[in-house]
Amino acid sequence: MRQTWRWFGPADLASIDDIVQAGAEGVVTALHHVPNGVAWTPEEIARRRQEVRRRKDGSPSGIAWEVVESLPVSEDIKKQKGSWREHIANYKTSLRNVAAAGIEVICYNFMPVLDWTRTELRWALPNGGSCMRFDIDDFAAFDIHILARRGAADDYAPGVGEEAGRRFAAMDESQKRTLARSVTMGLPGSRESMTLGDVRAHLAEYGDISPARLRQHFIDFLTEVVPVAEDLGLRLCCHPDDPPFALLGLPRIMSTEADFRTVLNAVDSPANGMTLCSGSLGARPDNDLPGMMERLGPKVHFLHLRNVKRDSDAIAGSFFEAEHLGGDTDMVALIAAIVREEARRKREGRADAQIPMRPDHGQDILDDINRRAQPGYPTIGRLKGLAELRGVMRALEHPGFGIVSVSAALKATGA
Ligand code: DNO
Repeated sequence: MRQTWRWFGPADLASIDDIVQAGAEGVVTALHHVPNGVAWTPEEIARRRQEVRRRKDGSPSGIAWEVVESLPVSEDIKKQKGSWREHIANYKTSLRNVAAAGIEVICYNFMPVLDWTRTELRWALPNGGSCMRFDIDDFAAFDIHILARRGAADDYAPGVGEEAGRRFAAMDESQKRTLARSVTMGLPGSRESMTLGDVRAHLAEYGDISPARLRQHFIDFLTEVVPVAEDLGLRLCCHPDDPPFALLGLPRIMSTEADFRTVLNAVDSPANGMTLCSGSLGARPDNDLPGMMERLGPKVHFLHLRNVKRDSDAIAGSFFEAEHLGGDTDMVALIAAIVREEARRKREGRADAQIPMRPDHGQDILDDINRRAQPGYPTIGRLKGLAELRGVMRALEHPGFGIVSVSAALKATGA
């Protein structure tokens, strides 16, 4: 695996110097300031590359921009409305410009309106740290009582609506505002959040878009951009829905293994792949992460490794962001599946045998507690996550003791 680190640009509290000290081998970043739908220019891309190349004192950092996250797909493209054709043309231009800069992996998502969604950005942990949490009852309280979406109460499992009513009744005005702000936090990096009016207007636009129609829009988009990406030697990788179930009555179509299979098969190309995000997919008990890595492995172009702990086995349930080796996903089994996939690729002579991974999200601990970084992106919490993951990777990849050598040895002895 290639160890990478997400950086939000010069305003990020973690500097390039910090990333070098964390031992990351590459940087994941984007032109967060360019509005969705607008083409990324060679000049802007070159500027960001230079920023990654230098430490604070001007000396070479020794690391480079290796993965784009995200090249966002505009709402117009998702809805096939307004300027969607122009936006697709711009997307292709951005791909050409990114390829010319030597970057090959491009992450994006196809979630309507909201990207990742949580109800608490700093949920207190027993050890004094904090993490992000999604609580289905709080979310329903927002949906039914704060946003007051028509028919919202019918979208929840029995009991959730009642609990949401009790929670809402117990909230003061400032708690309601905090909840609304947490839910409507915009894309990380953009620093924008939406007003309730914005959310209602966006939801209205999706009134006539079923999941099947959104999936078709997605396949139409891929049919346009994947051949361009393939010609350029790029690997596109769609990030799953986070959380992986429908929210606010919006269609969500990239939540399960079957969802990914449909879209990867519809436009079958090495350039059409997935970002396997164990934290997003792991919020659903019916997503088997090591199995997904095993079965979809050849199309996994980027890895987000993190863990969540679910409160229950409900499909649309509450969870919090656990430590990287804690939580409900068996991280060792997942990393073992990744190491096996990399070994397979090596045998096949694939140039992309090493898959970029990044420690995704982290808990706020130690000095991060008061630093107020981008939610989910504290420096020390991620550093701890990377260190733990690296330990597992190093052990499983070890030429003498790792899983590939162990399975070869077992085969040789006929065991
Ligand atoms: C959250 C991230 C997502 C991800 C996008 C990719 O922390 O994992 O925002 O970057 O969904 O397009």
